[in-house]
Amino acid sequence: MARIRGAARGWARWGAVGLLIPGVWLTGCAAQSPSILAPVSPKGRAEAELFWFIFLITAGVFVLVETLLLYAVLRFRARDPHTVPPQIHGNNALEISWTTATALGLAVIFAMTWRTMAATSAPPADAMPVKVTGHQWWWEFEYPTLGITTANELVIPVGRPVRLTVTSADVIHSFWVPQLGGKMDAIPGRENTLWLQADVEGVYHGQCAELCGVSHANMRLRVRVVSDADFQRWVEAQRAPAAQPVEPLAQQGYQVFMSKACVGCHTINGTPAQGKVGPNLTHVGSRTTIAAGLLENTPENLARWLDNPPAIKPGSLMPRLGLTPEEIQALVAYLSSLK
Ligand code: HEC
Ligand SMILES: [Cu+2]
Repeated sequence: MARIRGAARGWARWGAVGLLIPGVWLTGCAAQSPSILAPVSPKGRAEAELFWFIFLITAGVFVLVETLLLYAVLRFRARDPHTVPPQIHGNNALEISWTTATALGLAVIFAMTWRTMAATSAPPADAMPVKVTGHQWWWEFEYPTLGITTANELVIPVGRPVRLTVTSADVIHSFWVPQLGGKMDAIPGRENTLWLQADVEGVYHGQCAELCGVSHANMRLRVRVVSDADFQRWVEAQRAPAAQPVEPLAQQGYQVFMSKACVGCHTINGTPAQGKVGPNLTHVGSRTTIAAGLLENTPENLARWLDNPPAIKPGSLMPRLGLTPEEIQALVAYLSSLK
């Protein structure tokens, strides 16, 4: 008996350590990264509720099975290596009951999942349409009814549903903003629909969720949820053609831009630059980040980016263009003025 108690105490100690490690790890998650368990949208909440429901059922099953297992291991362990315990074969009543219980549990989980899917899949009729295109390794957002094209930062009004049509320009990506619920594959040649709505103003982080090449992990996005009035202001500013450079350095930057390869890859509305390979830069100065959320949009970071994009984002489809420091300073002045 003393030996059993000793062994049980040993296991209890290991069990505590085993619980502590994931505990500490999960706390880390909650503090730093966006979590599906901190939803701010009706859809996200429905999904989080479903998660907890399934988690409680499966946690109950886990505790029950492990308790019985520990009990059996302790209670029926070999005390005397020389005696063979009585050999029995099966127990029909037990087997039928645990099979039935498992099937019923799965049926309940299926029904709840079905209910959540049915309640959250169709976008509300008045949802604002936005076309989302995944590119290696950035996101393009087009608002067809507003005539706006931007990149990496989706700006939406608080409390209003948005219908996203998700596609890709190259390989398969996946659009995912955990706190707003849902995740949708971006597949070349196909348009998938996902809708979202944010009930709290703020900035929500997202990430490409489908391995899409070397800089997959650097393919981030932000959803900026703003008040209706701020959204109207943003829309007006975005619809305007690009600002004319006033300052001499910015004017020089304009000349550099228009005389280099930049024009082949980037569009700046109202100028000869009409390339479609990279992000639309008409209002790049109004974005808070560049390079798909990798860098804060500051003059220093813009200069670093222009000097050597692949050094910041491995595999970047914007190559190193061999610009001189003077050209870079002029370009930074011009691009920062494009609010
Ligand atoms: C071969 C095509 C190509 C050329 C040429 C090119 N770019 Fe780019 N550029 C891209 C691509 C692709 C991206 C997106 C990179 C990413 O985030 O992965 C980009 C990103 C950028 C960004 C960041 C935009 C944002 O919102 O994240 C800036 C600024 C920029 N380019 C400016 C320039 C300037 C200035 C030039 C000319 C000196 C230039 N680019 C030349 C393809 C190009
Ligand atoms: Cu991707």
